[in-house]
Amino acid sequence: MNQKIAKALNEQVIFEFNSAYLYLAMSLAMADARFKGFAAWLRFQYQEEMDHAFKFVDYLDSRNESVTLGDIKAHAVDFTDPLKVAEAVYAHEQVITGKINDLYTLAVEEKDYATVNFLNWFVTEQVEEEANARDLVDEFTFAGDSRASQLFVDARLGGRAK
Ligand code: OFO
Repeated sequence: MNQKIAKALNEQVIFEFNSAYLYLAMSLAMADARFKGFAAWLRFQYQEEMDHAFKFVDYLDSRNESVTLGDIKAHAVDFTDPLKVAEAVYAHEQVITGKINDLYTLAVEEKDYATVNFLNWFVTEQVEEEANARDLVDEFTFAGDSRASQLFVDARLGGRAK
């Protein structure tokens, strides 16, 4: 495999694990703030990012490349406003989309069509991920400062993991 691509995919493994850890920190912050549904939604998101990381790990393995792990950063999430967390999720998903697009560009430039094909799944996934995150922002924006409305949204989000 082209080593430029192998290195970039390996960096994405670490990035996906870091994304998982970020969502776990958000989940714990929302659990502390008593938004149980949003905490469960974020834990589900944590699991999805772990799944993404392993997709890259398994792909590299299938291309006979080994994976080098890197450091996972602990994220301080000290806000308790669910709208702020929702906005942070949306912003982070946009960063992830940018990373996937950069990988895609590299794979096309290097004519690694197997990797292009592999990345197609992530291109589609990011459309859904951004749409879900945008819904979160909308719902907590509509809820405003009303605790009752926030808890209504929270209850809906709690259904995601079921
Ligand atoms: Fe790995 O991008 Fe969100 O789900």
